[in-house]
Amino acid sequence: MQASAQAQPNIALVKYWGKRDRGRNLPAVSSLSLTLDTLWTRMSVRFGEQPRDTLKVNGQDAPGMLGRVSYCLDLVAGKDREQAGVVSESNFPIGAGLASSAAAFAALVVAANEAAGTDLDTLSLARLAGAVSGSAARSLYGGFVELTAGDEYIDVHALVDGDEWPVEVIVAVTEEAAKPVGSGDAMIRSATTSPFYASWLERQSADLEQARQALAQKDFGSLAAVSEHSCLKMHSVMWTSRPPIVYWNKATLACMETVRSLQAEGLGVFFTIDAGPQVKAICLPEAGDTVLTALAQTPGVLRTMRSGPGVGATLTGSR
Ligand code: 2P0
Repeated sequence: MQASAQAQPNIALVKYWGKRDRGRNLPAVSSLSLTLDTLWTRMSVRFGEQPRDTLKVNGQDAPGMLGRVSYCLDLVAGKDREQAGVVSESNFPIGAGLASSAAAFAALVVAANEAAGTDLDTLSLARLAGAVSGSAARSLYGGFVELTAGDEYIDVHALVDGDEWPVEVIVAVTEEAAKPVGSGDAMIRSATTSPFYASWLERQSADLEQARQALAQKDFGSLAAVSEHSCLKMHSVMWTSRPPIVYWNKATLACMETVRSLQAEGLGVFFTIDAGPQVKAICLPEAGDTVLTALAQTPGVLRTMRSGPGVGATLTGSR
């Protein structure tokens, strides 16, 4: 009746941006990501003993997020399920472009599956998590993960285990507050107003192929090139939406400049930025200390976090 699970956010290297079906939340494009390890969200679910669903996030009631949580519980346990008390804790900012919803819904489907005794497999849980938050499907798996977008459903699988290629990720936090426009609304605005959206869709399969090959060959330079390209293309689509969606701030640009300088010195590092102002620098392990120091000293950076590749969402307890 009660279970808890932990999941880590994932960082998209080849980005998901746009939906082919809003009702089922099917992504318009496939994507490729890296699951982290030191950032986490823990979710516990207890069914029964209460008249309605409740949600606490980091010790506070969170009625604004309850709708999506209840919807997710319905998907896993059925609409005739018992009402649930859900408690969530995270060690990183929420709704600020650090994939908090990915970690949250990945952990929630695993905990709910156990608490409800539904016994679904990992891919089924990934599809349900993805129906709530597209990127959450990827956090069911560890290491480098590919999500393939289909007309009826998604497929998700791990491409390369984190142990096989232990890159590091340095996250430069430039703003702790939640973002002004949620990514779901922003994607819809991009699809309906950006003149670049059609070409974004058209070129995604070539980017994915380059990233897959780069992973297979552990070619860091090629992975860096395609990841930065995918990131900048996605943000170009956002910038050319009407009204424009600009998640970056001054410090975001300063961090990109820092990464560019490190690259010019010959360090194995590249940047990516999601739907928020934070910069993630992916680097080879030997560059980790230098990248961390350089980003921490970049003007406007509030703090940094460091992570390696992590595992997929995991059940942590039940009774
Ligand atoms: C990604 N992002 O691939 C892209 C890159 C943000 C930028 O997936 O609408 O919260 O819930 O399916 O998963 C963030 O969006 O969006 C995201 P919904 P989600 O990681």
